[in-house]
Amino acid sequence: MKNNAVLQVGPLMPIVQDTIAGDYGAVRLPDSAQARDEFLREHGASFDIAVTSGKFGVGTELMRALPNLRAVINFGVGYDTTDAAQALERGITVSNTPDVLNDCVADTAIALYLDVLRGISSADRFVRRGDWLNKGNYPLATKASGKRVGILGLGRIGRVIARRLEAFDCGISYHSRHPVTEVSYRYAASPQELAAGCDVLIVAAAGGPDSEKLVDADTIAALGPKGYLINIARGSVVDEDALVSALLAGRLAGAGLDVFAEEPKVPEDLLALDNVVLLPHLGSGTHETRAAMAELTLANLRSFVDNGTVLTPVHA
Ligand code: 8YV
Repeated sequence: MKNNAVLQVGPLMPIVQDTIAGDYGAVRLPDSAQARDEFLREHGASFDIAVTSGKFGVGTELMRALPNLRAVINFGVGYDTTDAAQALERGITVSNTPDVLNDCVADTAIALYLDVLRGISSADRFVRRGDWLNKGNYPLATKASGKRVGILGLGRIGRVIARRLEAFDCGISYHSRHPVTEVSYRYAASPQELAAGCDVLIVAAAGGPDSEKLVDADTIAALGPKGYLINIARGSVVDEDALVSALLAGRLAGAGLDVFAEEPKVPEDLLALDNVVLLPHLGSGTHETRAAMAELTLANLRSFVDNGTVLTPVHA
């Protein structure tokens, strides 16, 4: 008979914290490094399930400090903070919360797209500063409909973004690890080729070691001074230094960013740029979607406790 001792890693939504504490007696990993080390030395071997979020995850060291771990139940579709390779090697099940957030993250991508090209946030600041009254008309912006859009990562979220862009008469191309057979969008063989053939590049690829800096200086150069970059995926997928340099030098027309390399830090240089829209990683942040993510997280935990399997494993 297996135990089901549950460890909570990082803060979680109240409904998730309360349920795992009430129904499963979950214990919270201490926040401070010293208390954490002591706690893990003493109790690490007693946990077999960790419940966490994409923000924290169960990284390499923590996973090693949990020698009897059997499952990582992750709140969030992205699980790049969890050492998935070690989990696979040790036979540890990892679950995430796919699909339930596709709509909201895709909506965020479209909001950034329209905002950056039409200058919506910047125009709002213009009105609030009194510039409309004192300086006259707001400068002309860039048409958003009918643009050539490249989607990097045509997974669940990328496809929903593409569907929304069809309504804006956009020509869609994409790059993924493999061509996707069910769609008629044009496939580009590399991120650079994708960038060279589009006006707006939308990053929707999963984070993690395989996609680290997939959008590099060359890709940004291929997008060019009239190109725009939107990122709703992970900051790690873009070479942030190269992006900031290109924006500062006018080698890129603008960017819409919901994610950053070292959240919640945002590169200081970007704060002064009016052609950049900065969001605090809010892609899935609606009451409806977060409730659905919480529900799926708890359903995965319940399923693992009941029968040793999860509903949405990351390694199928
Ligand atoms: C969450 C996300 O905010 O699901 C993801 O991968 O990035 C967001 O929906 C995050 O994972 C919660 O920590």
